[in-house]
Amino acid sequence: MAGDQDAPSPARDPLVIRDIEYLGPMASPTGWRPEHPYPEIAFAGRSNVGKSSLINKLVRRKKLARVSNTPGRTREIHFFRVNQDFVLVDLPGYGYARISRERRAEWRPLIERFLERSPGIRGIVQLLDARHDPTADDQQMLGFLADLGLPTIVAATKIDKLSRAAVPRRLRELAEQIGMDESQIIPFSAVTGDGRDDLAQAIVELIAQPSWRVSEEAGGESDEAER
Ligand SMILES: Nc1nc2c(ncn2[C@@H]2O[C@H](COP(=O)(O)OP(=O)(O)O)[C@@H](O)[C@H]2O)c(=O)[nH]1
Ligand SMILES: [Mg+2]
Repeated sequence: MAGDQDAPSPARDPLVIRDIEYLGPMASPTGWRPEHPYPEIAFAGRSNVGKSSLINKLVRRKKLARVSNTPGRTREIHFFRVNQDFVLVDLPGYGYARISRERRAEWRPLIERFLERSPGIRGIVQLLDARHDPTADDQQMLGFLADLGLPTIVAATKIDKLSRAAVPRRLRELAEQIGMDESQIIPFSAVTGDGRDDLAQAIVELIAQPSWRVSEEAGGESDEAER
């Protein structure tokens, strides 16, 4: 595939960030959300998993998404247009133990309605802390995504906190615990930048795919399609 371009490409960046625009928040299941013509990629994970840090690293901005030591506070969905390529959707963190049970349950209708109201959604980046076993909330979210049939990339965060030798072992365990193939899990560290380009590459590939909803509507293409 090399050679169509004259410019040399040392260590090619799969996702060069040219400009980013904040499009606004969706605050409630029936509330306002931005309309735009771009495919959407959403980011999900429990509070404190490192989602804001991963997003900032991915788009090479220090403070696009707010990194916080007081988890469980952002309960809105935030939309950012990245280049003319896609809209990055920052979903609220779920499952923070210290907030009330009612507020813990709020994420589900909001995230569900967002997904239903997002014809352009192409996939989700689901974050899991590489050090810990997936929580019940994580498993519920992954089950929900699997039911929807939404293409899902798993990012295993904070791998800098594991020893080199522990990383492959933890990836294998995680894959087994969530019933996915190891190749679908991208090890990531916002501290070292490990995994940034692999994640960027996976996202670029996802947005190049036709929407899974389009093929669902067209029907008959895959053996899964029925109705
Ligand atoms: N060591 C390490 N710490 C991280 C990493 N990513 C996030 N953190 C820390 O974890 C905490 C929560 O991060 P944040 O990005 O706000 O998580 P969010 O609640 O999921 O958005 C902060 O103290 C971050 O500095 C990482 O890759 N490595
Ligand atoms: Mg955050």
